[in-house]
Amino acid sequence: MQYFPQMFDETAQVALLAAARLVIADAPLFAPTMPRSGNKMSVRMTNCGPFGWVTDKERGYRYQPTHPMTGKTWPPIPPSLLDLWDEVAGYPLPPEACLINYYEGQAKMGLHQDKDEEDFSAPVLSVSLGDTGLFRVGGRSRQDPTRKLELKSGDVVVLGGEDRLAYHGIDRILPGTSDLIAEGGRLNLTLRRVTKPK
Ligand code: MD3
Ligand code: FE
Repeated sequence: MQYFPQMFDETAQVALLAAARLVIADAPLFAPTMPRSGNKMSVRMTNCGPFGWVTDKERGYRYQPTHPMTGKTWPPIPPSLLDLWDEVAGYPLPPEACLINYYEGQAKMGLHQDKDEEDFSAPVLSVSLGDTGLFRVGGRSRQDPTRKLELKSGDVVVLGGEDRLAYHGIDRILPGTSDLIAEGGRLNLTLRRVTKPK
């Protein structure tokens, strides 16, 4: 795990937020539901890129090229994020999915592994915008000890190698810790490879 605190300054954060808002205008945030239980996740989501991560009660976790409500293909990944990937991912192929998570109020994300991708050799790259998130990361077993990290607006985290399959989650958001998003809350953008390279 590589942590780059304040990789984006205020000006760059404003630009990234504007890009995220354009994506959301075309591909609205949706409320994902868990497989089997059908319980709603507290985080709302959307995506950009050739693939997007979605989940619902019937079909479970998966990547697909279209938005679950509009049926349209996802908008493209903003160029600034493609540049960031080239700079810090250390992977020769471009990201295929950018998942955008929006946390407001009491939203959180339980401890989980990201393993819906075909290719774990590529890292996952995360950018945080808005209110601080209390991030928790452990090891490859759910029982491994975890440590906490405050992810602040402008921070970047790259999860590669051994850490690619580490358990992780967001315990909660600290409201009022950033002025970036007028409505409050936290946006997290994760860049991923989905398919296995041939
Ligand atoms: C550690 N998102 O979308 S980003 C997710 O802040 C997710 O929204 C969190 O977990 C969020 O799946 C955490 C940081 C992150 C992303 C991927 C990881 C940490 C990771 C993959 C492996 C280990
Ligand atoms: Fe995750």
